[in-house]
Amino acid sequence: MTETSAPAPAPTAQPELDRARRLVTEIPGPRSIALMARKTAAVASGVGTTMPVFAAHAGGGLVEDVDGNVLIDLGSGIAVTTVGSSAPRVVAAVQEQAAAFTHTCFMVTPYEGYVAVAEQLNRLTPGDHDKRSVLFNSGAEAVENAVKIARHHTGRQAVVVFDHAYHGRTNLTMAMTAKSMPYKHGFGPFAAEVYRAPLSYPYRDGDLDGADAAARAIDVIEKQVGAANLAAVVIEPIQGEGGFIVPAEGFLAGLVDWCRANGVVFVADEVQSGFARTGAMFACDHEDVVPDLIVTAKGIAGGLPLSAVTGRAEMMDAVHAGGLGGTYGGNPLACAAALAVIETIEADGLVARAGAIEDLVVARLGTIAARDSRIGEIRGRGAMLAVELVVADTDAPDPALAREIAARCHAEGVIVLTCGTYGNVLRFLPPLSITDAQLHEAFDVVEAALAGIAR
Ligand code: PLZ
Repeated sequence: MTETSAPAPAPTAQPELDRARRLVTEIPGPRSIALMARKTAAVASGVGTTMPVFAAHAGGGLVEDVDGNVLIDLGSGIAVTTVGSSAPRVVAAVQEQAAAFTHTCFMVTPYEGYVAVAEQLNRLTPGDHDKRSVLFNSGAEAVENAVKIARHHTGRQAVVVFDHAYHGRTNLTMAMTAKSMPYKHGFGPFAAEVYRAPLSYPYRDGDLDGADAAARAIDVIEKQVGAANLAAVVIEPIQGEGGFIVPAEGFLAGLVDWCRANGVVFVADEVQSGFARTGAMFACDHEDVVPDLIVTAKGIAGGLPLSAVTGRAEMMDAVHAGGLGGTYGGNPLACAAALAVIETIEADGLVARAGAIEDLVVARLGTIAARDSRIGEIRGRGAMLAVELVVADTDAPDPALAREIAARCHAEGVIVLTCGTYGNVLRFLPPLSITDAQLHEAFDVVEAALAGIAR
């Protein structure tokens, strides 16, 4: 290795947020290549990167790399920067909080920001019942705590999750996550008492409607677990890493009804789908599903690490004093950011903006799909959209095609992500601060990438 350090780029102002894509070097450019060499030498190789470039600035719908290339962002750092990566209210709130204090530990000397975030979560999440919230750092940590709360409340141990589910990388959430490679491979043994039920997956389910898919799942649960042993059913109302699968209408409601009738806690994992992402504040809202507990993270705090469990007061308060917590949970900087995110979503009408993004992107994808049968399905809601790619005129998953389209988009300065159990889903998660012009430019690139790959 010859170059060990790229010269630090001079600090410059944020790029204009309505700028177009701009490529001034090959992707990656020389500074990114030098930084990647340092990464390889210094960072554990288990941590991969989607893009070969290093970020210098980000905001609006753009990421500017260390070589001065301006990329269009259709990833939002995996559905995190819903309000943008440098939303003015978030930046100001974090700066102000940092100057006041960065940490006291809420369990030692509490502060108002944590309480205010809990109040906002109790107000915004589905249902008008009495609620309580508790804050953590990561999505996985919050999912684990939802399970702890459900077990404590019910006095039962079993947890049911679904095919294609993703709930995190900690030991319990690895057990809850479906896909072995890369998330679980070689990392066992996994936590006990986790059972998997079949999901509603309309594209691959034939004619199974939501109610029948729920009945199929409930049958598996009753036969293989037994309601009397079951603490919680945990489900992503729209699956994230598993392939942006939207269950057939009535599937979630059928599960909720069964849980209510059997004293089972219904937990919605809205880590990826929450906070305006799907054109509603929460994905559950699209079908008026009211979960007992809802897990949020990602979009909640504009990129600062924050997650939460919000739920029925009698369940949340079942846990003994001191039973929930953690050193950093509800860190004051993250809470200040979350309050600014919520203000931004409401003041800037971002729920409606996600709906408008859906209209624009689905129209663009529809045009492409009409003349290319390698797009098996267009699905998702709001600004959480995807295409499932298949071998032309079949429904056989084509992960190589997804990889190749993504690579071409990356080379052209458009950040896109793949997902899905079969790795054949291309997903689009733009920040809601992206402009229509940037979206059109990005989908011009996506369209050209697919057209350029021979069938
Ligand atoms: N639940 C529904 O989408 C995180 C994972 C990326 P953490 N998804 C992105 C990766 O490869 O690690 C996620 C999710 C749902 C839980 C999680 C976990 O959230 O904040 O990554 O722990």
